[in-house]
Amino acid sequence: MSHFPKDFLWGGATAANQVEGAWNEDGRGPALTDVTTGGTVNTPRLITYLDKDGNPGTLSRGQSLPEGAHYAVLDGYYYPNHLGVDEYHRYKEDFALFAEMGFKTYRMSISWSRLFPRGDENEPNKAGVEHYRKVFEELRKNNIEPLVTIWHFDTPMYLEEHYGGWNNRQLIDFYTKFATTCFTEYKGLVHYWLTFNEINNTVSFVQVPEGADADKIYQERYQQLHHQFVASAKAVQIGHAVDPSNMIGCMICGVATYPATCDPADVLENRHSWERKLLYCSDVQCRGYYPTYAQRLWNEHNVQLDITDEDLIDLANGTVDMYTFSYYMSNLVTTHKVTDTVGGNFSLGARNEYLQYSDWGWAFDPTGLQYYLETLYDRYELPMMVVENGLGAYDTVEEDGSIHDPFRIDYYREHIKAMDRAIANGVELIGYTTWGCIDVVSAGTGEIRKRYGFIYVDVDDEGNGTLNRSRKDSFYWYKKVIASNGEDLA
Ligand code: BGP
Repeated sequence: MSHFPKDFLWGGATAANQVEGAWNEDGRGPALTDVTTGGTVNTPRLITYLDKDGNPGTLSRGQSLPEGAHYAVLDGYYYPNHLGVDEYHRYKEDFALFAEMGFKTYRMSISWSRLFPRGDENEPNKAGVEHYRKVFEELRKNNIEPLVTIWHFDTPMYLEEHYGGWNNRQLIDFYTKFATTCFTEYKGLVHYWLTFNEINNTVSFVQVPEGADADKIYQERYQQLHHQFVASAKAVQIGHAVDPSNMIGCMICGVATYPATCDPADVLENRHSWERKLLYCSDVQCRGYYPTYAQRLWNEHNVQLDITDEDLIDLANGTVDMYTFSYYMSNLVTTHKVTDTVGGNFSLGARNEYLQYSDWGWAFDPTGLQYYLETLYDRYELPMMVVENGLGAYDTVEEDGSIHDPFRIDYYREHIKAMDRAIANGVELIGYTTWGCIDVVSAGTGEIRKRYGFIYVDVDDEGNGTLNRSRKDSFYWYKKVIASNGEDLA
């Protein structure tokens, strides 16, 4: 007997910038993803710009623009997010396929710059507002409950260029206006909301370039996060005031880690790594105040934060209703010299000899999901959702058009079993949305061929293809899983 509650929210997840395309239609303004090129597992995506004299240039992600330069779409580069998988025009077809699988929920995000093209306008772009209204109505027609991420890595480019992005306290007000528009316009259509996708990435994946001032980088990162915490807390308060039935969650990138050895120094380092990379953000968002170890983390890099008394009141009044997270893999933490490393975005570190790795270097670790769920439920005792989980892999289309993806089915089967065990052990898990239920543009590498979907999209890494949708074997399998409420995993 499976342990999933009878109203469990089975579904799938995407993000606007990775599926919609239509990057400059109906008044949408650009975001950083629109000047981000494609990459591969070994070649990073680049951000393109024109310098003050009009010469083209590129940046790595996380680097700032040179003085006087501005972001620009350049000839000779391909920008995969411009097309996505064209969901902006094909959402009806996609939702019908989700409904066919029996989805109870669909996690998606609202593109900020569709509603506020620059980000600092007083009134939203009507076409953008109406687009998402139609989208939510269509989901409801299909009996699918929307789960909406307000910010999924897509701050409007104008705010990045002209205000310095999240370094600037004014972003709190711009975000709050955007969130208020979402809550009021879609009142009654949407009840489940997430304020910031993988908010902890800002401090979890800091790479300090050779010769750069690490303290300066951390100072900025922690301050950006503080602004996002306050923005999130304000949004929670507004969301509750607009509709008390709204359930609003944090969203954490849940890369569980273990000490690589039983050396006590590794065990302690792993605990500190959990604090720095996983707990720092959710402690603030779930408890409403900074944890005791925060001062230690700030001291590591001489960080002095600008925190007002009013901010502290907002944090206390804006705690979230649920804890949601992405889970793909685990990593190891060690104080010892690492000789056998794994590459790939998010999974830099020592290789775990007990685990298998994907073609993109991500560890297959379903037990880690159970470990994570039980640990975090015990910490906050809030309802939980796994809002991203999945396997990016190469797919082959057979001559008859079928797509056999037993590796994907195996991945899901074992993670669903892990969730089932966690529920049996008392975790209040209310939903599961697999990442990239339809193939999407990879956030990390910009590839399409790193496919996650139950639904295949005929498009390649240069944007060639019919964009036609077809069902993989995993499509039929997930349909059975949902129909049996997690009982039939064969
Ligand atoms: C998470 C993001 C998603 C998604 C996923 C898979 O970090 O929230 O947007 O893309 O990771 O990562 P990737 O696309 O790099 O395979």
